[in-house]
Amino acid sequence: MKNICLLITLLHLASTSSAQMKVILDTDPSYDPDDMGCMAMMHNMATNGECEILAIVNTMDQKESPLCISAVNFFYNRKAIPVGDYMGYPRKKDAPENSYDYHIARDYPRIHEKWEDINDGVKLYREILESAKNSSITIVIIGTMHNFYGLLKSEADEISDKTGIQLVGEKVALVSTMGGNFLNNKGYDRTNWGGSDHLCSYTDWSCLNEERNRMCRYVIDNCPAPFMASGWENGNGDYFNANNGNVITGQALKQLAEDHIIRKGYEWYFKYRGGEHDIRRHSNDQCALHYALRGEGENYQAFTDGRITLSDKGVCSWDNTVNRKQGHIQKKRDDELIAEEIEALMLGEVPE
Ligand SMILES: [Ca+2]
Repeated sequence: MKNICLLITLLHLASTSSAQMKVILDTDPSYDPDDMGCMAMMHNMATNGECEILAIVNTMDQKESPLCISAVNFFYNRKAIPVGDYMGYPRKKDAPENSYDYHIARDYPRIHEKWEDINDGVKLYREILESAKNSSITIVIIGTMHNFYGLLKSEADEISDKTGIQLVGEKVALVSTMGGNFLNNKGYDRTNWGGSDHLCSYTDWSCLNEERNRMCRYVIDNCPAPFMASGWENGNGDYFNANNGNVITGQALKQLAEDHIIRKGYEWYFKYRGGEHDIRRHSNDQCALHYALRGEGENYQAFTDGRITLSDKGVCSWDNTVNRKQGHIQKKRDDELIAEEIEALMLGEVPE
């Protein structure tokens, strides 16, 4: 597997002359382990020289979520990566035992000892964008829009004399997000963008969350940077009779050491959901990062230069007659082949 990973890396490096991408990851490690898979992938791609990780911020309302991020950075020997959290929740909760961040925060060393040591996510965004070159930053959002909404709403302050919208317009090359659903150009979001009225009978967490929906609609209507969505139909397209296939990864993590932080994250998730022997999971979050860092490649078709709309009921659509620099991706390759590439990127040596 190591040789295959190396070959893939060398082939990729040979085929690209673009400068290393500077990435901010906006995530919500808590219940679904695809965020852990995505962090593994990003750290390995940083080791391969494909990206530089500027910061990782959390949107989940659990105190252990940013501590879990700090532990992952520590594990991959990137202890200096700043970690941020959304500070606008009325109350931050303690993670329940059936969420993996509870265990990762309890069991693994990190720089940020307690939640109070974590940075304000919106301020962290502003600091990084203020000091960045124009159009140099890629933002990958695989949680909810809380931080990014806060950034767009932010006014000039001691960090920057620019508003959040000005900073994003000047400094951000691409926002790549996991959310929405564009299957047959009329899909229902399932959680990150606020879920949908239509899916209330499907699962509780898919049912419309008005705050998330409102924040996401503001982001879509006001984000001045190119904005690309990888909807539910890519990573986890087999739901509610959609029959669009799933990109399944995770089982190969069993090849890693038993105490490898990413493997343990998946195992903790499945320990409470059917047992830790089978740790295969959809790859929603990984698809958004995969596209952000490697582009369409053989895996995806990008529909760009249009306009996304999200209704207050959670219905997503895309219109190619108006160019708001927005778009979405669809799979153009077998699920198994995309999964193979993603899973190889989730494995990798921890750098010295
Ligand atoms: Ca996520």
